This record gives sequence, structure tokens and C-alpha cells, in this order.
Amino acid sequence: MNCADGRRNVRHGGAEAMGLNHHVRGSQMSQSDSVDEDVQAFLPDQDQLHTYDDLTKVNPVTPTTVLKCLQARYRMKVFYTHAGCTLVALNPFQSIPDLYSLDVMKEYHCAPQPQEFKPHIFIVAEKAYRNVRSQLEPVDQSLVVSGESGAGKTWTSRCLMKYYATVAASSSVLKSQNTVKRIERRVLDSNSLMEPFGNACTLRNHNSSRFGKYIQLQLDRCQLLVGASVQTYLLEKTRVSCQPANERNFHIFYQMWNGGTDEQKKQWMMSHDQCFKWLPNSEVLIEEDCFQDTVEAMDHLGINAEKQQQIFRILAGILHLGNLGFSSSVDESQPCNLDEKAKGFLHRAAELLCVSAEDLQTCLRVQTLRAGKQNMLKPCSQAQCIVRRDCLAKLIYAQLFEWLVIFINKSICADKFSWCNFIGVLDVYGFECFHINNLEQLCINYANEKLQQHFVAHYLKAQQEDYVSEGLEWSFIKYQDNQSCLDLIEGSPLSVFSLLNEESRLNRDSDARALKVRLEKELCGNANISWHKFSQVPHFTVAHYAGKVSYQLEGMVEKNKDPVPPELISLLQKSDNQLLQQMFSQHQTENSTKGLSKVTVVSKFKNSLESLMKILHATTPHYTRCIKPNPECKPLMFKKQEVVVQLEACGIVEAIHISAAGFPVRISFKSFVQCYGLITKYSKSGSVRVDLEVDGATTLQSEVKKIISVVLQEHFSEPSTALVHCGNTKVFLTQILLESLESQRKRILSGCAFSIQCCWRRYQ
Ligand code: AOV
Ligand code: MG
Repeated sequence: MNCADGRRNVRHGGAEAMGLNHHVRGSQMSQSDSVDEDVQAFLPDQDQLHTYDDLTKVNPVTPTTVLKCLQARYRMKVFYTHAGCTLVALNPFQSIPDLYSLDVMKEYHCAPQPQEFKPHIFIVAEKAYRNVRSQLEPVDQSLVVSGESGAGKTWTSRCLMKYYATVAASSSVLKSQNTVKRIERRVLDSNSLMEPFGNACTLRNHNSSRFGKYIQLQLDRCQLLVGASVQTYLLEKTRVSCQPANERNFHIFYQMWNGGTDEQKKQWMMSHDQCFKWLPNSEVLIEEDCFQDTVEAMDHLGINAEKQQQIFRILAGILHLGNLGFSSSVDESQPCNLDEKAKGFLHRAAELLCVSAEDLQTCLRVQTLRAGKQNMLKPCSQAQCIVRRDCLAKLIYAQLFEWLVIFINKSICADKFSWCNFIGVLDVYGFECFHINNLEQLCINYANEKLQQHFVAHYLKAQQEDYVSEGLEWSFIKYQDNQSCLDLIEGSPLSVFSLLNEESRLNRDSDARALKVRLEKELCGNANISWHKFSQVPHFTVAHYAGKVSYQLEGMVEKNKDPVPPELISLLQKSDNQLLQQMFSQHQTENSTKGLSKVTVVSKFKNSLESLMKILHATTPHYTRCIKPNPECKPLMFKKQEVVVQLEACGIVEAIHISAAGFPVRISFKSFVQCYGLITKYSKSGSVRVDLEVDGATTLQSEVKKIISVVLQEHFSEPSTALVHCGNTKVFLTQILLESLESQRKRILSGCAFSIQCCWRRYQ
């Protein structure tokens, strides 16, 4: 048999036709519309387009053909499609309970070959689950869910978690009716608790995640779910005190407003004749506004009634702070006064936060300056008072969120000896481009660039380089590498982050224009940055992989510094609210150990993302690309222009090309022989002996070839080069050949149950 000379060339017309360097949203569309004729020419079976379960089967693979296929499937209410190694998930924007029922989970979990079923997020889930133990050494897995804001990442992550909470639950647990203490329940409840505190209604998505999260589902030796841990990333805390036009604050405030009982609202001093400035658009009700669900999640996770009461009083206190207004002072040596109307809110805020009203007022209106060992008191200007008020609110909210995450982790994290592997689910905020973008969007889009780079590096680059290093002839497919954009944002020594940090460390009043001049001078050599010539507003524009975004420089340095006046911390440490006290007691130790050198927001975020990337690199990733079919979030509306830009931006077409032209499965000779050696032993000829002790690559290679020849003879009439290639140390396979090998192995092993494919029995 000759399987060493497989030559795989990609079909032509790919990279150039794909408009790979295209950044501006929608500009490609005239091309896409005009190529409808191409589609007719290339895809004669248009009526059958919706039947293409895997986009690698579309021929030719172009943005237009892929788009047409997805559109046809969407019309037929088919929302999932394989794209080689990735899964494309189109957001239906309507509830389809039958698609995610327990029965459907059962089907996918119990199927010997789930990939033969209709594409589904459960295939990805099941593949990762089986993958943990399919290698010689168990391997941790990561499910990376990406897509723009509102595309369906959080929804998909929830589905994945529900799947594992069901299929990996132990039988006794499933039979139990007492759900309160079940770990699976608590893991799901952690989501239900973090979302109201970390999600908000934005222009893009009524349930937009304003923080990133990576949940590690911990599995024991029997692959049962025994716990989980959550890592969160950069909560958009500015939203507490400043909600963009037509958007809302975090859901939890509206839940309290709409869902609290009269008695509770009395305790929170929230009567309906009041109007809270930080509660805009409270008349807009969304399905996430269910206060009872949040309280239930708190109960399940072990937050007792007393703690809950402390939490809600703190939140009510924050809302009251929002109504504190200050009048400008005529005499600069005097602090400015509170507005008349604000006095009542000050007293109520102080009472809710359990601090003295006088101290609160002083903190907001007078700053303490340190001159050597002496402290000097200086009255604040009206603007400074407002900054301090907002700072206090953000500080409390962010700390409360952090406390919740720590509490959740304590409640759901398994003892370190009781789990051995994990499946991580990553759900971060999607790419954002608003009318006005600032540091928050820069960080969000930077996180998305990092994930895109992970995909490019892990899949597009690594796969192709692997072919070459293994001696396979390969025509490289061009793809959009976003390294230069990342260099622009985070590189060293000069980048947007480094210049922003430098400016933040200078102890001077932040000047957006000065920063703009520096950016222009130092970074003009990078093609990913530009400036609108005629704009009066200091800004810079970054060409991200998913489109161009202009960032406003006004206020960016201040946000990056994120200064916290020490008086505010001292005030909160003196609070009689036990929870506030506890939350800020640690602050003191942090400050005393780290001194005054404060880490900037972007440095902290960069470090946390780097740790995340390290974890992702150490796991086997599975990518799901969520696509938002229309910006209005309407059911079953498919806007080609919107979709094609998302497809191009995330490199789906290149991924399909590589998968279609290549061998997506690669296994080392040794593992292959260990796994499938029994096929030759028990083959019809029965004559080939596999010696597992053999170590030389050449001998192993010949063993591999023998095994493959048996399978090919029994199952395929195609030439071997279409299905398999033996490299220098690994064997490269198509999915179809792997499936045949697997089914043959399983037939031989039948009777010796493979633990993870057991058993729906436990659910009955
Ligand atoms: P995102 O996580 O990607 O945005 P979500 O997961 O919140 O987006 O999805 C947005 C909305 O789309 C959800 O609230 C659902 O109404 C709907 N949706 C998504 N997927 C499905 C599905 N499979 N079936 C039914 N409805 C769905 V952001 O968090 O903004 O980046 O920061
Ligand atoms: Mg989300």
C-alpha cells in the first residue's frame, strides 16, 4: 500500500476571492450580491443547499457559496453547520425547546458516532467529553465560543454547561429530587447569579455580557462532574454610574425595582414615586428581569438570607448615590454643596451603606492631599465631587461582583484531590463597535483579537506547518494573521497600551490631545492604526480583524489609571454593613503590601488574558463560531451583508479550505498502533502481528500502513491518498477514515464497555 505520497492541493480561487484584507463592514457586499450567478454556476443543486451539513462539502468554497448554504439552512430552520474543525451556530432569535431537550441530549450522548447526527452544539460537547480520555494521557479540553455581540455565545455556553450537568451527573444524583445541594445544580446556578450582576441591556443585545468568563468543569476519574471554578475578566464597572444612551444598567437593579416585594422595597428605601438616575429605561422589561431566579440561585449556592439582605441594601445604596447632585461653589476655598433635593438621598444612601452621612458627605466633597508626612484638606470642585461619587459606586459594585465570584467558587469548586481533568467553557464579550468607543471597547476588542490569534495560531498556522514538517506537499492557504494588530495594541516597547500606561503614570492632568500626538508620532508605522483627517475629536482608529473601530481618547487615561481616593476605602471599612467591611478589609492589606504603585487597567487585563491563553494552549480547543444573522435580533431574518462580514472576519472560509483540502485528524504512530493495532490482529486475514514494543519510527510507520490497508480494503474503494497520509512521525487522516477505524475497533472491543459511552441507563 502506498499512503506516503499523498499530495493535497487546495482548490484555487480561494484566498484572493475571499477578500481577506477586508475590514470595513459591508463593503464586500456588492461583490457578494453580484456573485449570485457564480453560485448558480457552481452549485447546480440549489434546492439541496440546505442539506450540506458540513461546509467543507460545498464546492467551490467561497464566501458566497458558504453564505448561500447557511442562508438556505437558516430558512429551513437548521441552525448548526459544521465548518471543518469548527461549528457555525446561527442565532435563531427564538426559542426552540425541542432542539435542546433531554431526549436530544440522550441521543447525542449515547450514539456510538454522534458526528453522524445532524450538526449540533451537543456534538462539540460530546466530542470534547470523549476526547478527555481518548488519548493515552487524559487531556483537558476547552470550548471556545466566539462571535460578535448578540451572536449567541452566552446562550451556547449555557447549553454546553447544561449538557455536562446532565450527561456527567452521577446516577444517584439524577434520581435525587432534592436539587438544592446538587453540584450540577449549583454549577448552573453560578451562571444564573453572575448574569444579573454582570449582564446588561445594550443596543446590540438585551442580555449583553459585560464581563468575560472561563468556567472549568471539573471531572473525576469516571468523568463525572464533581465541581467547577470560574475565572472572570474585566467587568465593565463604568456602567454602574454611566449608562450609554438607550442602554440600561446591570440587570440586578431592575430586578430589585420590578421584583422586590413592598416590604423589601421599604427596606431598600425604594418607593415607586422616586426616580433613580442610574436606572434608565426601567420601563423596558426583558425576560432576564426575574428577581426570583436570582434569589433562588443565591439560596442554592448558600448565600443566606442575612447576606442577601446585606447585598441588596448595598445595591440600593448605590442607586441612591446616583441621585446626589452638587452645586458649583462660588468660593473655591469652600466645598461645593449638595443640591437641596439630594440631601434626602445622601441620608438614605448613608443608611443603606451603614456609614455616617456626615463622613460620606465629607468624603465626596473634600480630598486629602499628602504633602510629605502632612495631610492637607482641599475642597473638591463640582466636577471632582461627581467623579468621587461615581468612583465610590463603581468601587463598591466591582468589589461586590468580585466577592460574589469568590463565594461562587467556594461553593462549587471541588476538593483538589477529587477531580483530575476539566472541560473549560470560554464566554467573553463579543467584538463591539459603537458610535463612541473608549477603553472598555478597546479591552473587549483586544480580548477578541487574542482569541482570534489563538484560532489562527492553533488551527490555520499550525495545521499547515504540520503538513510541511511531516513531509506532506501542501499549497499554503492565505489567511489573515492579526499579529500586527496585536503588536499595535499590546506590543513592546511601543504600542497603544504602553503609551497609554506611560501617560497614566505621569502625574499630570490627563490630556487626550497630548496622547494623540504621541500615538501619531510613535505608531504611525503600523498599518493597523489611522486617524480621520478632519475629525476634531482626539481619537485613533484600529483596523481589527472584525472591522475598523475608532476609539475616543477623551477620558481614556483617567479610566486606565482608575484612581481610588483612599478616603473612600476608609469610609467603607468603617461601615456597619458586615459584607462591606469584609469586602474592603482586604483592600487594606493589598495596599500595604503593594505600596502605592498601582497597576493600570490595561496591564491588569493583559496579564489576566495572558494567563487565560496559557490555559487554552495547554488544552485541546474546540471552536464554535456564533453568527448573528441580523442586527435587529429578529427571528429568522437573514441579512447576507451582516453574515458575510462575520464569516470573513473570523476566518471561517480559510478554516473550511484547510479542512476540505487536508486531513483534520492527526495521530502519532505510536498512539495509532496502540489504539488500532488490534484491527490487524483480528482482521479477516488475521496474519499481521502488531508489536507494541517496537519503537523505531520506520517500523511503526509500516505497522500503521498495515492497519490502514486492512481498513481500506474492507471499507473503501477510493485511492488511499484521498483518505490518509503517513508523515514522518504522525498519520494524517480524514474524519471518515477515523470513523471507520473507530467503528472497527469498537466492533472488536464489543462487550468491553468503554466507560464514557455507557449509558443512558442511569437516567431511567
Ligand atoms: P452573546 O453572548 O454572543 O452577546 P447571547 O448569547 O446573549 O449573545 O445571545 C443573544 C440573544 O440571542 C439571547 O438572549 C437569546 O435571546 C438569543 N439566542 C442566542 N442563541 C440562541 C439559541 N440557540 N436559541 C434561541 N435563542 C438564542 V455579548 O454577551 O453582547 O457579546 O457581550
Ligand atoms: Mg454574552
